[in-house]
Order: sequence, then C-alpha cells, then structure tokens
Amino acid sequence: MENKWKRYTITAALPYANGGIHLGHLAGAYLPADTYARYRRLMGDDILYICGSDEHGVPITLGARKEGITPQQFVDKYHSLMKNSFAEFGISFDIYSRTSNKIHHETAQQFFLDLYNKGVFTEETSQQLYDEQEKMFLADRYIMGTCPVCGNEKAYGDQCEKCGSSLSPKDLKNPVSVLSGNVPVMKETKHWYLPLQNYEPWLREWILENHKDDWKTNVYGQCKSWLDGGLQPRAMTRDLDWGVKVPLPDSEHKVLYVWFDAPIGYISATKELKPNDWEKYWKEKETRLIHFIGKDNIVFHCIIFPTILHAHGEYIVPDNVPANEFLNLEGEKLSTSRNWAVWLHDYLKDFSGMQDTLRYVLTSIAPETKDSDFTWKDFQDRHNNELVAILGNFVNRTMVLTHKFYNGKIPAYGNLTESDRELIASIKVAQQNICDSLEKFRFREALQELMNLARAGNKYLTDNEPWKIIKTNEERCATVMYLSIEITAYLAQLMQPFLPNASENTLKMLNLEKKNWSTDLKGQLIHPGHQLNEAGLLFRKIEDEEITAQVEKLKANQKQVVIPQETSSPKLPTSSIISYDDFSKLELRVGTITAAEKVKKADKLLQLQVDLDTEIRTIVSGIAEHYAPENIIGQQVCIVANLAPRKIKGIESKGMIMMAEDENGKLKFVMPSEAVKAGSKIS
Ligand code: B3M
Ligand code: ZN
Repeated sequence: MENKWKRYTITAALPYANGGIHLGHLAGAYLPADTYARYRRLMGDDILYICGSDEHGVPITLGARKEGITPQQFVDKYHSLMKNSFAEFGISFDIYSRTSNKIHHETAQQFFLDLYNKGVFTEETSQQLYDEQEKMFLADRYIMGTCPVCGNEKAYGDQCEKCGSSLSPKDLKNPVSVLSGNVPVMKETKHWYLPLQNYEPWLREWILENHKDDWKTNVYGQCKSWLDGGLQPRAMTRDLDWGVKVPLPDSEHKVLYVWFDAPIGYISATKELKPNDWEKYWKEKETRLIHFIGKDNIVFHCIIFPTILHAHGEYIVPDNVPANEFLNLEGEKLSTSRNWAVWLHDYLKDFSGMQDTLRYVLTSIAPETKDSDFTWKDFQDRHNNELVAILGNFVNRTMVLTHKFYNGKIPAYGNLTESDRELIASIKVAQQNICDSLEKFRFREALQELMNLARAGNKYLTDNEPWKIIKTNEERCATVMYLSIEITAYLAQLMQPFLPNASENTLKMLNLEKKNWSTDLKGQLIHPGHQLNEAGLLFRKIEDEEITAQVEKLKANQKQVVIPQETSSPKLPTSSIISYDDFSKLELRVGTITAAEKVKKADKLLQLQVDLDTEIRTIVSGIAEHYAPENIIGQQVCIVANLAPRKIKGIESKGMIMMAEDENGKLKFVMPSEAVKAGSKIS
C-alpha cells in the first residue's frame, strides 16, 4: 500500500498529575497509542510518540489543597509516579514531558499572543460565580450543581461526568462552591473568548464531510451532535493563580484555561525533544497528526484544539482521533474518588515482569466501540487459557521438540504437502490482516489475528504429531518441525507491537533479530542449519490465590477511602474542613429498629436489626448502657449506610447509628422531627 504520509505525530492525552495511572487510562489511550507507535516504527516510519503530565487546572489545585501541600509539590509527586509507572510498564514514549516546564509556559503564552494579535479572541466582561468566603471566582471544578441536561446532582462546572455534557458554571442548577459549600454570588470579571461559532462552517466541512468515513462512529457522532447543538464562545482564560499566566497587561490573577494550555503541551514537548526540527512534526501537510484519547476528551481534541490550531494558521490539524469508550472494573464504573481502580504501580509490584499479560488483556477487551469490563477472573482466564495455553504452549512445544530431535539446529525440509502450503499462506494472510487492522486502529481484531496464527500452529503440530513420525518418517518430521519454527519466527516478529517482551524473548530463543515489517518481513525467516538458543517458558501460570488476593485488595482499598481517617494530618489548616465531594461520599439514611438484643460477653453492645426498606441491616452499636433493647423496637434512627462492614465480637456490623451526646455523657438517638419512611435519604 502506498503511504502518502511522510511522518507521524502521535499523541496520547496528557494525564492530570493528580493521581496514578490506572487500567482505564491505559486501555483508553496509552496502550493503543503505544501499540500503534510500535507498529509505525516497525514499518520504518518517522514517528514521534508524545505525552506528558497535565499539571494545571482545578483537579490539581483541589488535590493539593486536600493533601495540604503546594500545587508544585503536588504535581512533582504525581508526575514522577506516573512517569515511572509508564517507563516500567514499557510505554514507548519518545518524550514524557510536563506542562509546568518553562518551555511549555513560553510556548503556550506565545500561542495565546499569536491568536490575540491576530484578533481571534473576543474580550468580554461578565458576571461570574464568586465564593465570598474564599475570595475567589469559581471556575470549572470549583463548582458543583445539578446538570441541566440529565439532572445529575453532582455535575461539575465544566462537565457532567454522568451524561458527558460539557458545561459552563452558569449552566448548573443549585450551584455550590466546592471549597466552602456556600452558594456563590455573582461578580464581574474580564476574559478572552474563542468564538467557536465562527469556525463552525470550517469544522463542519473538515469533520462531517472530510472525515465521514475514516473517523470512528463514536467520535464522529459526538462531533456531529456538538456541531448540531450550536457552538458557543468559550473562555480561554480563568481567574486563578495556578497555571500559565495570561501574557497581557493587568492580568495578574489570570491564567490560561487548562484546556487551552494542555494540548499545546503536545507541541512544547515536541519542541523540547527536537529543538531544531520540531516544526515539521506540527506544520507540514505531509505529517499525520493522531490523538489517542478517552471519550471524555473528544470535544477538546476534535473541536476546540483543532479550532485553535486552525485559527493560528500555521499548524496542521489531527487527521484522526481514535477515541475509546470507557473501561469498567468488575462491573462497576472506575472511580478514582472511591478508589475503585487498579493502579498500574500496584500491578507492576504484584505481577512483576508480567507487563505483556496486562497489555494482552487490555487489548483483548479494549473499549473500542463500546464500554467494556475488566475483571480479575477474566484476566486470569485470558492469561492462562490464551497466552499460556495457546501462544506460550506453541512456542514452547516447537522449541523443545527442535532441541530434542535436532539439538536445536534447523533441519532441511522435504516436499511440501497441500496442508503445508495452506499453513504458509495463512502466515501471509495473518500478517496482512494484522497490518490492515492496525491501520484502522482495530487493535482487538489485530491481536485476534496474531492469536489465530498461534492457534493454526498448535493445530498443525497436533495434526501432524512429529513426536510420532520422528520414528517412522524422518523427512516428514523435519518438514513439520521446520514449518513450526518458521511460524514461531513470524509470531515473534508479529508479536512486537502487542507483546514486546514476549517478542524479544522468543527472538532470543530463536537466535534472530527484529525485522522491519515493510521491507524484511517476507519469504523465509528461518533457514536450515540455523542454530537455536536454549528454550525457556514465555509465560508462567497465574494461580487462583493471586486473583482472589487482587479482588480482596480492590474491595479493601475501596473501604479505606470511605472510612474517615483519624490520622489525617491535624496540623493542616484544611483538615477540619471537608469538601462537598467528601461529604457526598456519605450515604446517610433513616431506618427503623425492628429487633434488638444484647451482645454476649460485651456490656456496652447491642445487636440491632434496622429496616432500610430495601433491606434489613445488622448493626452492632455501643448503646447498651443507654437504652434497653426492649424499649427501642420501632425507634427511628439515622445511620451511616455505606460504612465498610466491620466484625464486632464475631458479628458483621453493616453501618453506624448516629448518636448525640448530652452534657452528662448520655447517648441519645438522632432522629427526624417527624417519622419518615424507612430508608429515606438524609442530605
Ligand atoms: N488532562 C484530561 C484527562 O486526563 C486532561 C487531558 C489533557 S490532553 C491535552 O482526562
Ligand atoms: Zn448530565
């Protein structure tokens, strides 16, 4: 196939430096981008794979505030955590930079000035939400309220995570400040806006006409509904102190909007890597720009950033944005705030040396067209039943038999049968299909093709039984073994973008070098007389205990976040104030006590049954000195319903009864002023 592109600029979304990298991130952007980048390198293309930490924006300042450290300390910590996990996992970035770098601040400011000088922005003074207690404007995630589109009560000022709508703070109903919990007031302020509506005709032609057939339907569909919904001017500056300063007079407490500066981070990282010839990766028409992202970033990479690039005039725009849907975990939405996530740095500790397994599983279940689900059981099954039993087994059987029969020296082959020729043809077909699928960003399909080749190899060995015919037909046996090694050699080469470590290990066993796919991956890779190295196992089995431990860890760690931790640094000024976000984690409900009895060998404890309408809960409570069990049947109480279960005197207690203490130290039930239905929510 003729390739019209001279070079490739491949980017993966810059992750916020406010936590680690989890499996959802990997499956969404970094792994497909890595597989693609590796593929392009194998094709001999000139490529750059660019990434780095996104260190500005409200998620960062809120996170720093929560941990009681400065934003810079905060991003330093998470930038190195993420950078290290990516490196250890083997993501092959050409650069992993960060947006707090000087070169980035300068690049983003210059970009802003270029647009400003061209008269691209409109300047507007308007009323914005302001927190009087905190003395600050409430941009983006500093504000929460009800989503005007879907009614989600916990939508942020920039986006509703439930329905994906992009919002501005003023769209929210019942807005409250995340910092103080107060209802904000309106205050006047000046900002610079990108008049997106003026670029609508260009966007329509560029996306809806030119990319109708090559963009993924999920991406195209989101863009279309944005465009059909009508574009609005969008502020490119914010009243904040953390970020890239607005490079204009009288803008002391103003910074660039994080979604203005972050994508420019791709450009500054390229500059950092290639100070002398970065421009050709961003300004030449023959360069193909591809953004790998998750679906929540589509509008920014398909509408806003391209408009910025286009408005500037010197830059190319993305040729494709193969965004993925979301990865769920054990049937539930991944959530960093609930710590419902598998962290890459934990995985690397627990499954040391097993990077390829995670690559394999995440590619097999990649959320390419719809959300998909990662479960530990499925992880184990795919590893044991596919990587070990199909790929590893085939490579191992072939290596071991060749050593056994021929001391590892490739035998000369005899006449080829019809089935031999079919097998050889299937190698070519697999290679072609893998390339075709990768060109279309269909990584699942490409990996399937690779595994089908391993399956064909296994079947070939099983059908031909070289371990039997070695005694009866030496020539035939030699042909079968020769072809099996030839398939192994192709597998080793074709594995490279998907399973780089297994590929390297197999090539080592085969005593072969990596090959360029476009020029050298044809004809015979193995020749009679070639000497193999020692055989080794590609993959070990994953035991049930390892999987049970992971599931338990996931559940246990989730609890830790829910239980308020008494140890959280009392010195810090913010420790006594919790955010609305923290408060909203509590599930408080009214219940009715339906049974109560003393707990044996415990003077202070009562075991209660509490009706919550949808269920009867067992709760152990330290109130035996304050209430007699027979007097509290029918009593309405308030409970913390989502407290992690705890075993108390052998009884599993699921929740906590809220009590008020009077001046004599007596405990009294907290209850609604009038009876309400059991199970009613308290907010
Ligand atoms: N940091 C959002 C995210 O991590 C944002 C991506 C920036 S890409 C330029 O989802
Ligand atoms: Zn919504």
